[in-house]
Amino acid sequence: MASALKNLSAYNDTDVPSAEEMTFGIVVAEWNVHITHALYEGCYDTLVKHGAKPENIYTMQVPGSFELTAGARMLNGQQNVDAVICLGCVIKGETSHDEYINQAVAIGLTNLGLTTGKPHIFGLITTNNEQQALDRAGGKHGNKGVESAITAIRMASLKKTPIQGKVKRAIGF
Ligand code: RBF
Repeated sequence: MASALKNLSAYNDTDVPSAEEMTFGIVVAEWNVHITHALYEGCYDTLVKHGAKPENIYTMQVPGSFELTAGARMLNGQQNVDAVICLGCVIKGETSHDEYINQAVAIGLTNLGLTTGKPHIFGLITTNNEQQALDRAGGKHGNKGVESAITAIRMASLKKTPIQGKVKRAIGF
C-alpha cells in the first residue's frame, strides 16, 4: 500500500506488546530538523506511551541521514539496547544525492540488523518535496516516527519471544 493511502500513526494499540522491559536507541538526523524533530517527538512519545522508561531511551543526534548508520553502530557499541530506530528526512533536490543517501541508509541498516541480530528500524522519510515530508511528520498521513516506534517494539518483542511450534496463529493484516 502506498503511504499516501496509509496513516502512519494509525495502529491497533491493543495489539502492541509492553515496552516496559525494553531499551531503545533513537538516532536522529539534524538535516531538515523541523521534520526530524516532529519524527523524534512522535517516536519518543509512542515508546513511552507503551511503557518504555525514559531512562531506557538513548538519543543520539547525527549531522545528516547519511550518518544514521554510523551513529547506530556507535550507539550499539555503547549501550546494549533491544532496538535502534533511525530517523531522518531526505528531500529530493536538483541532483541524485537523495538516491545515494537513501540506498546507503537502507543497505546500512539491513546490514546492522543482520550482523547485530537486533532490529534497526528505517525511520527515514524519502520524499519529492517538503510538503510530502510534512504530511508524514504529523500531517495528513500521520507520523513516521510513531510507525517506527511501534515497529521497534514489535520487533524487539519478537526477538524476546521463543518461537512456538504447532501453534496455528490467526494472521491479521
Ligand atoms: N541529509 C539529510 O538528512 N537530508 C537531506 O535532504 C540531505 N540533503 C543533502 C543534499 C546535499 C546536496 C548534500 C551534499 C548533503 C545532503 N544531506 C542531507 C546531508 C547528508 O546526509 C550528509 O550529512 C552529508 O553528505 C555529509 O556526509
